[in-house]
Amino acid sequence: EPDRDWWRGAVIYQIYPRSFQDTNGDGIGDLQGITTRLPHIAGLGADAIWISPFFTSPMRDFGYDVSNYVDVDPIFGTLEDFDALIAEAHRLGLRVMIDLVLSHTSDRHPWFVESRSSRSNAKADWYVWADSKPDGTPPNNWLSIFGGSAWQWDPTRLQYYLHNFLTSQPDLNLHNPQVQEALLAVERFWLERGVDGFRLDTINFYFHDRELRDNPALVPERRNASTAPAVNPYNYQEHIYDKNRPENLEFLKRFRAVMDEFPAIAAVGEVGDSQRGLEIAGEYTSGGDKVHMCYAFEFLAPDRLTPQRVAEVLRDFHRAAPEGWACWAFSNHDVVRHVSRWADGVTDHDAHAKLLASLLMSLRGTVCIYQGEELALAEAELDYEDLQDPYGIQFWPDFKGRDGCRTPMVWESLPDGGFSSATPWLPISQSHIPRAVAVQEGDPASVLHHYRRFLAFRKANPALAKGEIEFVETRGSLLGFLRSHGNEKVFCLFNMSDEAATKELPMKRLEPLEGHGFVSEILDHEVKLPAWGAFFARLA
Ligand code: TEU
Ligand code: CA
Repeated sequence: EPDRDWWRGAVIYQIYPRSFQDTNGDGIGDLQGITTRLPHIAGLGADAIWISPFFTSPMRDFGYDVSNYVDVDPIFGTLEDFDALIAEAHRLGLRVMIDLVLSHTSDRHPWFVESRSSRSNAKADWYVWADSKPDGTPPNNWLSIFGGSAWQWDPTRLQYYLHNFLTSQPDLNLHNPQVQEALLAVERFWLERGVDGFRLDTINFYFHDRELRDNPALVPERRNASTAPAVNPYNYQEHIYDKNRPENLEFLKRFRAVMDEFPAIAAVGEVGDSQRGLEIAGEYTSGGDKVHMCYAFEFLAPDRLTPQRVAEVLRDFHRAAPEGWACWAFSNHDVVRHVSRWADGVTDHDAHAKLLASLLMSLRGTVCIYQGEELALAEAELDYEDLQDPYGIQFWPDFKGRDGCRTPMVWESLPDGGFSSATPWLPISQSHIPRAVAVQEGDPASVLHHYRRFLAFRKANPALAKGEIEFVETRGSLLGFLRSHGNEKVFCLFNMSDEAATKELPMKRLEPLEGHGFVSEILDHEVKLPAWGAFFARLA
């Protein structure tokens, strides 16, 4: 009997394929490279992998611009390489989730090539086309996340098309039932190929307002730089008409129905919205008939991570969706690596990284960890000349883009990190080399060993993966909560600070747990935590 609930409280390891492992000496990671490195991920104790897009693409947005949804880009390999990857992952007990980018395609996708060719072709309505205003300006005020108007003029159709991201990423028109059918066929193709689930890119951008109404200006109090850098005008608009449309719920139900024809499939949707992210994530994961989990940008934003903030985000999500399920991440391929983003005032890099890892893996929800996070890699410093990310190039130097978290993995203590024999597509940060997997492997006190140890601890204590959460302490630098699952109750306490802290034990009958890698001192009814310390105890 397949475990249909495997995703609840799972730990998903995110792979950015360009930067994981190169095997054919072109300086770019590939599917065979992933396959050879799967034992590293299985050895960590992760349950699943999420592979960022590897489909055919002109790579303007490094794979998030797909020109063929049902094939592998030659840079990454072939469909046979993907079959081999799945087989090896399954042999190692890892589930495979792929990243479907259904909101937009590349402008090189044959669907768009046809759609833009005339106003009367069979796919004329597959994208979002609109006439200009009488003065020639775009149909409305919608903005692209990557800068400028969300509308691009097409000189052949003499109309504008919508793009929420790059101009080379035209938005599909999901109001058109044929488009929905085509996307569900893509879903089915990969399910039949044996994938275990999906990460759904920009899931709340699938539909736009058919009346194309202007978005209102955002009132200053609500401005927040969590999904776009503050220099981006996108931050000054309230995005109610270009995304988050009610029609999406019906489409997600159709998408779910296809998943449910296969055993034990799960999907995690990415919700990009700096005002209502948690609410939308809650809506999409409630009812058991849409997606299984969503992740919002709350912990990917620059906002300082304080005990109060953690409790507030989890409570807000629970309030919005008592039956919904979140997926939390501190880092991914779009944001500054969290050990650097939250480095203010931190003197012990490794202790900070270990504490954050354990906090993340103790939260109620599913967890994504991003390649290199298990090594506590810092954000790489790049020069303008090294930049590859068009989003960074657009807003440099106010916003440095996303390349700093996308530099290659470091496996060996070699100048090329064991990543590639050729010049890599993004330079390897030399400061990363001493943190290579092979180096940390040999040091039981390393961050890598901590991730492995803590993942095992989490497995041994199901309350940490599946339990309810109740906050008991959020004062000063201390964060405490109780996770309960059936009769099992685990009290967790974290010291989110560079200084030692003491806390009176909030309940009697606490039996300290072992195996998580932290040391603390218990004196009478108090527990003393060192800087970045944590304490776990079972409530008898
Ligand atoms: O990201 C969606 C998204 O909201 C990001 O643009 C985010 O706001 C930004 O990267 C934060 O710095 C997804 C993918 O994760 C991203 O890599 C793609 O570029 C984007 O969709 C377009 O497909
Ligand atoms: Ca390669």
